[in-house]
Amino acid sequence: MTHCILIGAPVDEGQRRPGCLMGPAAYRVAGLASTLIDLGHTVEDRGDLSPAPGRGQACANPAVHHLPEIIAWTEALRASGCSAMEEGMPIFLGGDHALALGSLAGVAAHARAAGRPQFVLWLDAHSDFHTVETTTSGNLHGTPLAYASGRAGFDPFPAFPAPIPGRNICMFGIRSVDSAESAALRETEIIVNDMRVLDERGIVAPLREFLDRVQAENGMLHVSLDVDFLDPSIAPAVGTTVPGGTTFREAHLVCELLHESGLMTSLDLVELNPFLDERGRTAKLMVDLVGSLMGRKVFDRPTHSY
Ligand code: 5AB
Ligand code: MN
Ligand code: MN
Ligand code: MN
Repeated sequence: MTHCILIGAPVDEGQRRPGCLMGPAAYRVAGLASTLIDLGHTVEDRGDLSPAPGRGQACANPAVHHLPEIIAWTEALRASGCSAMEEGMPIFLGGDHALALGSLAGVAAHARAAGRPQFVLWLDAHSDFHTVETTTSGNLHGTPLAYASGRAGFDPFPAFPAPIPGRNICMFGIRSVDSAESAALRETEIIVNDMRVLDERGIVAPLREFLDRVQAENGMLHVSLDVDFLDPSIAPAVGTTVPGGTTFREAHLVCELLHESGLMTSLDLVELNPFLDERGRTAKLMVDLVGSLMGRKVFDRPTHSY
């Protein structure tokens, strides 16, 4: 039984297609809390965060927009995420992926205080490895992993509390990486499981390799689930669709393996844009995946084990 702490973060300023701010409401309407309660967990919904107003910070890259607002979100999410880690498992309800600038800062600060290494599983079509300096779209939802790994180029953001070593970060589902991201990623030990890896090896073996390391090192594991990890044919409610994503079964399998590992300590649900959804199907699929992450099984077969 897990104490799940829902933290609504209606961040919409990290990209340019309004609608992600409706994400937390859509997860609630789609039955997230009752799904968790039916699985035997306790749920504490802390409502939606409202960050302090932006303070007018600026940066040299003219493409970047809404910088002060995203810095304010980062600070609010860091504080609420870090304190929620003391009491249970935070589930951050986005909001666009810029929210992970703050959720990762919060969980990493907590892990440092707890004396445990922080690991990150990044489920996304994109690597989100731009800095404030390298982004050409100016959309800060494309930057959180670079921030969390301590890359330079994040002035005037607050310094990331405890940068996460590259070998503790593992990406799955990747199929859209910009050239500046690619060049920077090659200088790191980040594990980039792009769709080619999944096609050749399947999703289970590379995931187990990573989870085995988390377990061996007694790590904390933050899972960041971007809707565009999923193929747009099953998850249309996202602004940045990329064809060739994971299937319904692959996504559920990842979630089931994660549950069986017992290793996940925090979770982001990001990039859902309910305005682009079809009768709530993407919101319902995301809630369904959370069900698998938190222990729902078709049949409780004792021989299945992570
Ligand atoms: B998402 C792109 N690399 O920087 C950019 O959806 C896309 O949170 C970023 O993964 C996608 O704008 C950010 C082209
Ligand atoms: Mn993303
Ligand atoms: Mn993405
Ligand atoms: Mn996106």
